[in-house]
Amino acid sequence: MPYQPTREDRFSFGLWTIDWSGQDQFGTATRAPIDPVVAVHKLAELGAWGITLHDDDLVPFGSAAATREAIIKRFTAALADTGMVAEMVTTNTFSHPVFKDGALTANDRRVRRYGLRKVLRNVDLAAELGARTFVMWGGREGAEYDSAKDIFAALERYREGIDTVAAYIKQAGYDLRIALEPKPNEPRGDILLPTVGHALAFIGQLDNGDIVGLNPEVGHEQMAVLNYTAGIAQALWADKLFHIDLNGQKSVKYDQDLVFGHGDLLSAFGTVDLLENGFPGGGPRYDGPRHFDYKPSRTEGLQGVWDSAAANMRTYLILAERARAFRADPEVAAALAESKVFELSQPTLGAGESLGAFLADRTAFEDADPAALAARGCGFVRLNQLALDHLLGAR
Ligand SMILES: [Mn+2]
Repeated sequence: MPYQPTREDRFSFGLWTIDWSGQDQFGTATRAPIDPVVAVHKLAELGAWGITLHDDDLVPFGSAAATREAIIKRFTAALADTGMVAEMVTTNTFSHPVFKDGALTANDRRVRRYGLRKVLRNVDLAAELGARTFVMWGGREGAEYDSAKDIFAALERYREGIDTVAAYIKQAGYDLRIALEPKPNEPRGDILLPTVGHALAFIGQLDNGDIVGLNPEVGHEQMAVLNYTAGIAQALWADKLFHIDLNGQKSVKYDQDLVFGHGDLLSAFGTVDLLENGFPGGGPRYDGPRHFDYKPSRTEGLQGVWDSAAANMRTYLILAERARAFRADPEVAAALAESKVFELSQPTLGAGESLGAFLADRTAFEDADPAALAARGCGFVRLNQLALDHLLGAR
C-alpha cells in the first residue's frame, strides 16, 4: 500500500494528542479518554514508531507512589510488547492551578521550587523510559499584564531553572538533551521565549546550553506570523534543532493543532523538503523523530482519532515523495541554478582573499554596474510554480 508508514520513518505522537478528549474553552469533552496502553498498541498498528508524553498524561497529578509505579510498569510493558519507543518526555507545568502564574518563572518562589522539583522528578522518568529528548514548553511562563511580571527577573529565573535541569541531567549522566518549545501566546497573554529566535538567543546565555536546543512547533511559529521552515532552518544552522512538533495551522488564530498539512500546505511542503532533502547547498541535517503534536478535532469520534493520526503520517509521506521528485527533476535543478540558489553557498570573499585585496578589487564596487546587476530577473516565481506543480502531482 502506498504511503504506508513503517518504523523506519520514525513517526511519533504525543500521548496527549490522540488522548485529547475535546474539552475546550467553550465546551466539555466530546470523547472518552483513551487508555495509554491502548494508544501505544493502536499507534504501533498504524505504523508509528514512538510515543511521547507529559508526566501527567500517564500518571494523574498527585497519584500515590505505588499507583505511579504500577502505571509506569504497565506502560513500559506495552512499549516492550509493541517495540514502540518513548523517544521524548516532557513535564506538565501548566494544567494544575498551582502553575497559573508559571512554574520556573512564577512570582511566588515556593511555586518555582515546587515546579522545578516536578521537572527534575520527571527527568528521572524520561531517563527510565529511555527518552533522548526532554522537551520544556513553558506555556504558563508569561503574563497578561506588563505590570504583573518583571521580565528581567523572569528571564533570570528561567535561565536558573533551565540551567538547573541541565546540570541535573549532566550530574546523573543521563543521555538526554533539553529542547525548549517556543510559543508566542496561549494560554498566557504573552509567553516568554515566544519564537525560535528568542529561544536561540536565550540558549546562548546558559551555562549548560550545550545540551539545550529547540523543539519548534509549526503552529506556534505561524501564530507569531513567522515562517516555520525558515525557523527550523536557523535552528539547524545553529546546531540546535533537537526535536520537532509537526501540525497544521491556518494563519493567525488560536493554536489549532490541525493534522500536519491541513493548514498551510505549501509551507508544509517546504518543511518536508528541508527535513528530507536538506539545504540545497548542503549543510546540517535533521535526523531526529518526525513527531506530531496535533489534536484530533473535537468533532471526531474514536475512529476519527485514529483516522487523523494516520492522516499525519500519510500526509508526511506524500509530501516526502513529492519533495524527492521536486529535487530529482532536471528542470528544477536548472531553475535552481538559474535562480543562483546554489551560488549562495559560495563565500562572498574568495578563498584566502584578504580584506585589503577585497577593498582593492575595483570590479567589486568602483567599476561595478549596479543597474546591470539589478536588471537580472531572479526566476523565483517559476521555481515556486515548479514546487507547486510537484506538490499537486502535476509533474
Ligand atoms: Mn508542541
